[in-house]
Amino acid sequence: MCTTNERREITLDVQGMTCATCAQRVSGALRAVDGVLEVQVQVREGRATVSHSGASTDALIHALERVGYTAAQAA
Ligand SMILES: [Cu+2]
Repeated sequence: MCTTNERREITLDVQGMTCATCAQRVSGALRAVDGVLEVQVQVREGRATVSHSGASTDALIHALERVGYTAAQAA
């Protein structure tokens, strides 16, 4: 069996973040997704960078929708 814990990154464009509370909400929602290791949120850029070991982009986007933010994978 392969036991590498591969670490990958997904960058999301997040709409509607305006303050530190938004950043915390976004960060908390993303951290709760299975496989997520680390989250960095930049409110001004409207961006969240997620380090993960197998989380799906859809799961991340849906987690943000549930707390009221629209997100898409950054180009
Ligand atoms: Cu806010």
